[in-house]
Order: sequence, then structure tokens, then C-alpha cells
Amino acid sequence: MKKRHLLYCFFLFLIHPIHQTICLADQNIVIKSSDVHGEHYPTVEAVRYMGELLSNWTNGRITIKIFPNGKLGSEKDTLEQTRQGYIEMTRVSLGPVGKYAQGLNVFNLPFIFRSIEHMYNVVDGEIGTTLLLELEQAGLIGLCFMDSGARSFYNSKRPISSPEDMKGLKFRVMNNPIFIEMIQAFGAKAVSIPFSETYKAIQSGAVDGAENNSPTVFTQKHYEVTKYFSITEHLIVPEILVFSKIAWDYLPAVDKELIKKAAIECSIKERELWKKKERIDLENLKEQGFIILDDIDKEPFIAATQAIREKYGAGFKVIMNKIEKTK
Ligand code: GTR
Repeated sequence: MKKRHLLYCFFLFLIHPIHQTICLADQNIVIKSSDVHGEHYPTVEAVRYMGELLSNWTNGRITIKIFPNGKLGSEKDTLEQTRQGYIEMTRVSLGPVGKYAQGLNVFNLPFIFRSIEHMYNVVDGEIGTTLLLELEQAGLIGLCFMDSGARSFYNSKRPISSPEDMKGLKFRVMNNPIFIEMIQAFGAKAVSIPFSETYKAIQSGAVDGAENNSPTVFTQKHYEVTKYFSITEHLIVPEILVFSKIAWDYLPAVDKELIKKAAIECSIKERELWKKKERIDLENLKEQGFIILDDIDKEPFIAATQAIREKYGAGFKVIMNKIEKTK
């Protein structure tokens, strides 16, 4: 019985994809990496650049194979596949990562960051670096944070200038209870729907709108099924690149260092690309006749979400204070 069990384990080891990628391929390492965005989105371009760097540095020994457009599944799914070692890497929003790391989850709170610069200073500093390590107990290695701008509401029904205007509307959010509670705090209804199904959900009337940044609204063509974009900037949720801990543990130290170094370059590249894309896509949206309200008084939105920051920040007072004090 014991022997049979051992044989079975050995068989599982042989068929496990990580073993095939990392051990059997003659030292050649192909890092499979997923993204829900398309080929030319800043996150995808930046990971492609990371692959080029790794390939140059190792004479083609380490490469990255990107699966864009959600080919490997939703962010919730690819995070699981990464945790289990079926893919080596995934680029996702920090939103769905929140459930694996409660400290890191405070970055998902509404109005936790005062500006994009504030977010950069927090995630690139001691707080971000320390909190990334929290992911290891969930089977993930946090490699770097990228920019995703700020998220704002867009919908098909009416212009929104205050939480009052949101009453009775239904919004799609990412997979994290914080976002559901946030919408409820504004007096509206929320439902978590995978990214790839958002267009259809709005089109069919299952929801009235969603919330995101201008590059996403433009590239996913959500402006075709909505009309009003209110620049509430209620969330500044960074993007994150995570590696499978199972795969990571197979790697020699020298390769881990190369991957970490390339990931830093990747995040620098993404931030450059992001700045341009954000500006251009806001203009693109205007050209499409999208109605953009950019003189929103954020105070009522900030006040309405105070209880959520208190609830999720309760166990993390030191972190919350440090975030507040960061410039
Ligand atoms: C985008 C983000 C994606 C995805 C998406 C969403 O801004 O880049 O990773 O999380 O939002 O709303 O699901």
C-alpha cells in the first residue's frame, strides 16, 4: 500500500506542468504568464519587455510566454492556477488578491491613497515591500506593483455627481467583498462579475454600469454600452505581478534574482506606458461622445466609505497610520 502510494506520488510529480517546464526542458525555463488584457495593453507590453530582458540576459535560456485576453481564465482562476503551480506567473489587479493577504488588502480600500504619487510611495517603500511577503503563505511570490490609475464610475442611466445619484443603480465590481460594501455604502447595488463578462452584463441590463480606469473602458469598448463617466477616483488599486511559489522553489537562486530584477524593470516600463495610455484613452473616450464629468466633489464619497476603512483597517492600525503619514 505504502509502495503504491509512493509510485502514485512519483507519477503525479512527473505529470505536473511545473516539472515539465522547469526540470525536464534542459534547463530552459519557459514562464507561462497570464493577463486579462489584450496584446497592446501596458501590463502585457511590460511583461513582454520583461521576457525580452530575461532572454537577453540568459541567451534565451529563460523566456516568458504570455497568454493575453484572459485565455487562461479570469483573474480569480489564474491566481488559483498560479498558486497550484499550473502556470508560473499572472498579472492581475490587486483587487482579487485581497483574499489571500489581509494586510495587503488595505490597499484595496476606497480613498486609502490620496493620489497616484502617494500610492507609488507606499507600494514602493517599506510598507509595500513588507506586505508583498504576506503572499508567500498563500503560495504566491509578489514580484512588483504596476500602475492602473484610479477607478471611476460609468453607467448607462444617468450622470453621477454624488452618492445620492447612485441610489437604485447596479454596478459590476471585481471579486472582493470590500468593493461590494463600498457600492452599498453609496446606496447602490453591486455584483461581482468576471472582467470578460462585464460588457455583456451591461449590454443585457443585468447591471447599469461598472467602475474602472479610462484605458480599460476604452479598450474593452464599455463606452458602447454606457454613456456617463464620473471621475470619482474612489479606488487606486495597483496592478500586481505574482509568481507561483511552487515554481519559484524549483528555481536556482541566480534565476530568482534575474526574475526579480527583470520584474522591477517591467514595472518601470509599465508605468511609463501607462501614463501615455491613460491620457490618450481619455481623449479617445471623449471622441466617442462619452460624457465625462470631471468636477466631482469627492468629500461625500469619502465620508460614505469611512466605516469600510475602519472595518478593514481595524487589525492593521500601524499600517494604516504609516500609509497616512507617507508623503
Ligand atoms: C482593470 C485591471 C484588470 C482587471 C479589471 C477588472 O483595471 O487592469 O486587471 O482587474 O480592471 O475590473 O476586473
